[in-house]
Amino acid sequence: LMLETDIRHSLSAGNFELYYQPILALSTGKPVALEALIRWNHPDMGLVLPSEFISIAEETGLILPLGEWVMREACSQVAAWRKEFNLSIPVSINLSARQFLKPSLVHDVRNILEETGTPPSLVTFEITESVLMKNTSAATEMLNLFKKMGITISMDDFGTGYSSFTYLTSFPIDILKIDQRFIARLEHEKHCRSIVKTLIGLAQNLGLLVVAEGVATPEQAQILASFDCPYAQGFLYSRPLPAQQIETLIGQPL
Ligand code: G
Ligand code: G
Ligand code: NA
Ligand code: MN
Repeated sequence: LMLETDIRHSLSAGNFELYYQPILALSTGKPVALEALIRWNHPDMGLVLPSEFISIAEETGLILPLGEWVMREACSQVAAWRKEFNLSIPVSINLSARQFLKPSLVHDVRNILEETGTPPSLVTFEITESVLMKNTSAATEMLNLFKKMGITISMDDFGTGYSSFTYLTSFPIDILKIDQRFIARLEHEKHCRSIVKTLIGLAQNLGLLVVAEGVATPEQAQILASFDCPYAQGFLYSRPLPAQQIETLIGQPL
């Protein structure tokens, strides 16, 4: 209950912040997109990670105002980078189950894009399989609406849930993110290498982009490159960083 009150208060006090982690093209090492990851600058506890509060926000429904704040903040940032740095970089926003089921989600998204002047082509939604599975026909309908608006859809943490391959063809997704648990085991487990290699090939045959998540060592990157994995994200390249540090990393002031 205390955490709930804290979240509420911090939302109005402006104590939440978005960090951004670059997603890179493996062949060039250049950032091609950013994933927005929420951080809580708690007045007493300091920096609090989402693992400590996202599930409580989900249970209490606070994820709805919080998620709306994330979307508005990420879109405003994208629009600001375009204006100030002439830099058009796509941003991925994580959507949780409760947000995805909100009846007014499409309406909210439209409003936020319009109010912030953000091109939908610069917005990606990251959704996990478990979220899509809750109601597959409603999910398909929702994703189709987003696609029609020009938003990109990414399936997050693939390979850890039920991971039915039918999802890869039945949902209108553009990007497959291979869960970091697979990447962590690449160097030492032959079976894991087979799975990842096959997943990359399958995704590419289906016309999907592939991102390897949680790439933390040069050895992992080298194995992924040998599998022709196009994109990677992880601590090897960059931790999630505040917007200002991202600017010095990728921004080219006019
Ligand atoms: O940021 P970290 O690096 O600690 O993220 C941990 C988890 O929190 C991830 O599973 C991520 O999907 C989730 N998360 C981070 N930011 C957001 C957000 O803005 N919205 C939602 N729904 N989940 C988020
Ligand atoms: O949305 P998702 O569950 O994929 O959230 C990504 C999470 O993974 C965030 O918590 C982010 O900080 C974390 N992360 C990103 N790169 C790495 C990495 O190389 N190693 C580890 N352990 N975690 C990472
Ligand atoms: Na994600
Ligand atoms: Mn993920």
